[in-house]
Amino acid sequence: MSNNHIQNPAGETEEYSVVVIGAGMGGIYALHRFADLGHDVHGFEGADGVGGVWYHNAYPGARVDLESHSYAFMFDPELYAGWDWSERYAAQPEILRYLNYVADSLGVRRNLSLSTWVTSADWRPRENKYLIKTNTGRTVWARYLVMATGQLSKPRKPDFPGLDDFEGEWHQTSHWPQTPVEIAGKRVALIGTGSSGVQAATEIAKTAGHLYVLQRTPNYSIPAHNGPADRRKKARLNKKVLQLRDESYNSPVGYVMQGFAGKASDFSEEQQQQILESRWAFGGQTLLGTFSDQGTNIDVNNVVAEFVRGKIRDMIDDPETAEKLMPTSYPIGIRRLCIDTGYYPIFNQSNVSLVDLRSDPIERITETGIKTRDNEYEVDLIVFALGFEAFTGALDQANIRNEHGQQPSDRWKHKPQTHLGVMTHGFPNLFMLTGAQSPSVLANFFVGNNQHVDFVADIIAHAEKKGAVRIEASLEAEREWGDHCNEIAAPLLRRAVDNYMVHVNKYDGSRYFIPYAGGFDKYVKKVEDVVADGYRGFVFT
Ligand code: N01
Repeated sequence: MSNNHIQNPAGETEEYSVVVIGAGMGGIYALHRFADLGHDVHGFEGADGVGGVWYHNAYPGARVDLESHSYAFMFDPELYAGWDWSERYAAQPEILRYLNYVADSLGVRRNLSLSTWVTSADWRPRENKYLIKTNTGRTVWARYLVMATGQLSKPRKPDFPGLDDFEGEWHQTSHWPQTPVEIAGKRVALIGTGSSGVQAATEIAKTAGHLYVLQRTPNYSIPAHNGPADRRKKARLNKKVLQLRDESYNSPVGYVMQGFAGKASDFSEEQQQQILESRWAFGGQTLLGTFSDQGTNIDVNNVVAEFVRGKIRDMIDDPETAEKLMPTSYPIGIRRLCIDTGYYPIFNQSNVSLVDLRSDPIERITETGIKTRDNEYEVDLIVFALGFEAFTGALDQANIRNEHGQQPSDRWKHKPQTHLGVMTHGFPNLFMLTGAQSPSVLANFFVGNNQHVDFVADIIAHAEKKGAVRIEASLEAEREWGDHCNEIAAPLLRRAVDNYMVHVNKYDGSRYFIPYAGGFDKYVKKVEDVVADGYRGFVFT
């Protein structure tokens, strides 16, 4: 198969075996893997560079919350050894450089069109292909369509009344300009205190004239204890990276970290506090996995939550501000834990104020700033850190239609419906990477994308071996997988609290936890079983 279709003259139709949408980490690996397997593959990316979320989330303070040596591709020892990280938790510019290094090393750019948005992808049953159109006027046929568009990539737009009247500058963390934004000395308002808001606030507070942090729901944030990368450790890992990859596949989060200490009841109260102290001192996500029953037993969860609230109390000088920063309305680990580099102490600085939107909600944006019910904040810059239209947002953006004119999310109005997270019934030859009902946002995305792309490539290879032109998930398999996902999520405290990982059926109020909660390791085994059973649940015709 040839790889020569780089640019088509206007009006000429291109044809590929595989089209990949998105050139973040999933897209980069997919382009490499399918080319390696001899497919005529081509990628489309809307941005003018590779990197996906790590391209767009260029806000000050953006940083990974898993240790850098594991936040990388591990399938190729030479590729892994060819990059050294400077920090224990790498910052966005370094991760973006790394992804460019990977794209260059794997030679994926020759099969990639940047600055090109897919505007529609229609399944044509007669041809058994997708007909894809782009904003640059290209028309492309693809036998297989791989959505590497990410789960947290379509920003939730700020829809505050009056935004158009604002005479200052405003930006979204998730779509930060690629050119520097002047912050020093400016009056800044930041709205949203999830992972993005917490990171951005910490960095902006360093130079802003004044920073107002507008918080609706306080989050639990844990120190990363960032520092220089451990080069000796990296050198050791270079020699056994394939083993590291296997260990990551065998871990519940696709990332080797300290396991549970045990059930909380295995320890005295004093021991519990000592264990929590040592996890806090180590930093990062390990606190989330302290006791094996903290995700299901509210009393145990409260021991961990109260420990973190105590830390917040200790770090903040003003008791009233400390109270406002303490999450009390939901258990810890239910929404994604924030990992920070000095977040809470910024509220002791004279140039930082916390605005509690629960007691004083935003009314509108004015020409000069933000009007809340009781106050007005005059600012030069507004930073929106409002999160994403998670899971379906980016899929919808590509405007994929099956032969009945449906979009994938039309099938998910009541609940997510997929087979193993990679396919949804009624959409032949359409594959999703790290999507709903796969470990997705609960696992290391490098490992998740590696596993998913390999799995999709295997499904396609199986179809081609059989001479099939159409691959589809069966309804029965989808139901079975959905039931399994729900059964696993049923005892979890996290299903009960609204956040982007929970789908609430607006027709009957039923709740579905969107990612597969059984653990990355168990998911891999499930996939292996399905493969060993002749790709059970996938229909090849
Ligand atoms: O988004 P979020 P995020 N008025 O949805 C608030 C990953 N990530 O971009 O909680 C006022 O968590 C909203 O308030 P509330 C990571 O997986 C990773 O921060 O709805 N506020 C909340 O505070 C993460 O989980 C890293 O009450 C409004 C915030 O906006 C995921 O991305 C770094 C509002 C949104 O928080 C998403 O994180 C960054 C309104 N109208 C992100 N609407 C790493 O460290 C929303 N909010 C790797």
